[in-house]
Amino acid sequence: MSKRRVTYYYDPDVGAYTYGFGHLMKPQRMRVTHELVSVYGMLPKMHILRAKRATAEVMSRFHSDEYVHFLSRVTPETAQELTFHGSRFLVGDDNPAFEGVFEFCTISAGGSIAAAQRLASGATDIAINWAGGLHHAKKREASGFCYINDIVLGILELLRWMPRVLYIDIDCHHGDGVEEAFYTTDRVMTCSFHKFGEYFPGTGNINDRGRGKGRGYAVNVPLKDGITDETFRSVFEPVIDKILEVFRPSAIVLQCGADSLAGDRLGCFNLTMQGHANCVQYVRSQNIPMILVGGGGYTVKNVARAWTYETACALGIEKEIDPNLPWNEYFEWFGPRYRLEVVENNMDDVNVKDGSVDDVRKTVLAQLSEMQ
Ligand code: ZL4
Ligand code: CA
Ligand code: ZN
Repeated sequence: MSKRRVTYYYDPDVGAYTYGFGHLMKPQRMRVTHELVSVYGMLPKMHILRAKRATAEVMSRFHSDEYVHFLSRVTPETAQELTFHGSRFLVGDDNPAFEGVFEFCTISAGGSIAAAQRLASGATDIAINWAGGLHHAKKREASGFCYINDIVLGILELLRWMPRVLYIDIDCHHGDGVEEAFYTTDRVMTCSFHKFGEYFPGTGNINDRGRGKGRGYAVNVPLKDGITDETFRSVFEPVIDKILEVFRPSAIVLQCGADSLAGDRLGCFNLTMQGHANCVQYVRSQNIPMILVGGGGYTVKNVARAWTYETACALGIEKEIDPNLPWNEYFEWFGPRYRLEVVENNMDDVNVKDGSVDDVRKTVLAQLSEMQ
């Protein structure tokens, strides 16, 4: 519970973007989170910064010039014609060319890059960018609501100054874009926990472990519906322990996708806010410089609850947080209990029911032991 220097990146414009009517991804969740962080009195306890927006040139450290150029020009009106002229950068209804899509990406990516610079400079112990975590974006293609991969750009920045970076992903979906970007290097270890089996994006098999020099440096923990706090913890903690032992990272990027919470509109896990936050607490307790980014999360009030609580965990003040929500601009959203909590539901934990979680834990730990 000791104190850490925390830097929190927030751009007040981010909450105004919308992916379009009926789309599940709602940038407004960052604004609701910020409101709760604010009414809980956390702002004076951190460095609050508005990051410089990422430029097209910086984005091209990972993405292709053609794709970044396309994104920087596309509008809802020109999407059709730009797409028909041979380019297929935005595929399907998941990734609409919404109004301001490029600006939104400059904010999300700018935050993660700034977080990486600040961490690498030694000016902070923990940097937070809830607008980041868009783990599906590919070098030349948008995927799964993600256009620019802020995580890859942040890790590339860290690699300028640090030998080894660990990436951990607790979003309900597989962190495919980040895994793919670093699949052949031994300087970045990626570890994703995700629902696997008839679920987007379909990758993240336990036997996908990296290639060439990167063999063993991609770790995949495939899970099934209904995982509870206790089950998740029973695999998260030993796997992370073993990774820290074999990889000894200089910095950790933790993607806190909140669609792994109970009651998410897209996710199928059964984690409470505490169970989700336990990952933040556990990683923080290792005393390694850390970046927290957002990611998925489609039941907005629960996303705001979890990321608010996790901001408190970063500060080490979670024990002092009043479970009854203070009055705030969105108060009526949090009824009928008006509490800072996400409770579990009565779905079956298939991972326990069919015993698969024990096999998964055993297999992943054996794979990691091979590396020693
Ligand atoms: C929607 O209602 O599985 C998008 C997406 C937009 C509104 C209007 C369009 C209606 C569900 C999802 C038709 C939409 C059909 N609207 C989308 C194979 C698919 C092809 C596209 O948390 N259709 C693709 C992506 C996943 C697929 C999950 C998770 C991101 C993250 C990090 C990305 N895509 C089938 C779906 C709706 C929509 C309703 C939707 N899309 C649910 N799951 C997907 O990991 C941020
Ligand atoms: Ca994941
Ligand atoms: Zn997700």
